[in-house]
Amino acid sequence: MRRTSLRALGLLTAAFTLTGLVTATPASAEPGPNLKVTATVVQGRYLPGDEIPVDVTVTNIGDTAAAEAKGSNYTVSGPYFTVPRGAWGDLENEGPGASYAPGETRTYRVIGKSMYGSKEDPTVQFEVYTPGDVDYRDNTSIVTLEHVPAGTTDRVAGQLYGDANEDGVPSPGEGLAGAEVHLSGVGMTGELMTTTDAAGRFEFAAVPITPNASIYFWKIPNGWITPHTGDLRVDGSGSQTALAIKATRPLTDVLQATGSLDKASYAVGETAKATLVLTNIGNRPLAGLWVGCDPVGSGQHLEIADTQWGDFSPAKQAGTLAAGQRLEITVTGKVPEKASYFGRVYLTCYVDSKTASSGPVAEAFGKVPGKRADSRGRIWTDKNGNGQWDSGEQVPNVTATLSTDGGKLVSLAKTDADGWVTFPNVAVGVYRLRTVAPWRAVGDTDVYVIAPPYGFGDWHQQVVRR
Ligand SMILES: [Ca+2]
Ligand SMILES: [Ca+2]
Ligand SMILES: [Ca+2]
Repeated sequence: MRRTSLRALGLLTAAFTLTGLVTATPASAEPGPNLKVTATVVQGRYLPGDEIPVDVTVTNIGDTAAAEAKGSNYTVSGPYFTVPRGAWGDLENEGPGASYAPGETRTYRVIGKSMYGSKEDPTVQFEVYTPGDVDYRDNTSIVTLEHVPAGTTDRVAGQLYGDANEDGVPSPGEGLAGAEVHLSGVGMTGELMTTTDAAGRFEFAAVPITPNASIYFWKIPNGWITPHTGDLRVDGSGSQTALAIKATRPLTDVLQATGSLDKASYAVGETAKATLVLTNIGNRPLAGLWVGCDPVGSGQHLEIADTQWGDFSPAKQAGTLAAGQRLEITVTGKVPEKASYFGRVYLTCYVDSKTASSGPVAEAFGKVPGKRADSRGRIWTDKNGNGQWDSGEQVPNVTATLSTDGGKLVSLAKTDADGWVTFPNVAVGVYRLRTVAPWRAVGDTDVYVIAPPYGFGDWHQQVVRR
């Protein structure tokens, strides 16, 4: 009996081999198109939010051409898997659909994204439809898009170095010790912190997986400038354990900048002449320098056309200074109307270079007199020593004064029962606040007198007993 069954098996194999396509066409199938779909996830270490490619193979196992075939996908469970328009190629739902000759097969790489924040893997059904498909049971294929399990952690480690010899790699003795290293990442609940050791090395033993972590440093020794290190993928594969993070010297090491205006006082609309003096105090030439003024756009700065800076304009960034060179750049700018509400027009210029950061800042100001305003504030003392204002800490009946930087008295007034004091009709500008004995003003004693509508509101000034 054994011989007979072996022979029977052999015959069966021969039958399949000879008839070819017959193996894929059930004898019972009716004539007509019959698409069959098989989806396979391309293997990888996927994190929430990653693009995940799925290969979808479509074969017409029927005996008739299939037309107007269209693909779609549907998230059966878990976080939503979204596929952008066009991902299905000629099977795109909004298009005319694809055609398949009998026996024809094509594979589509459909790339989608799973949504953030779920601990469950998405299960997705891929489906291709063609009108008249004789057997719809094989037109769908369900796959689970496995992510790196939630709760997985990874080691992140490296070295922070100050590239003193400028060879672009950590050299002996270049490790920066004692710097705080802060790590945060998308999806992480908080920040991790450690400190570099004597060789500048740092380690986070268990960082939760994240598609995008970034590191920044704090308390960096000796004025070194560290980059923001972002786009670190922490996926549990141990790929971020040899970070070499290069710190550079600030441009202020070798470049000085001072600014000045040609007059002490201006009228609105007047053209002021500003001079910027740049000095290369290093022993090497500097290149790629540029000047950026009024960086915050406050409207109180001289309006200087960028082109006046020539090679040093932000658009060109082509300024050069030979070793030891001192360069004077003179520009002109209009005094804006807004400056008159503050009583001051400013020149504030940052100098930077293409290759180094943290350049010097040059500042100067001129007065823009004319407007006047009341200045109101409250004087208080920290009775309970908690560092902040509390009800009942106002100082009544104390005499306070406003005076100029040069010490000239401008206004004098007394606080009321609630510690409030008003200096009426003061020329706009910046003043120093003082109080008479036994009280002494502490901390920042600058008072900005600003005309409406730009005022910051009432000020508060802390005083202590002398
Ligand atoms: Ca089918
Ligand atoms: Ca080096
Ligand atoms: Ca207090």
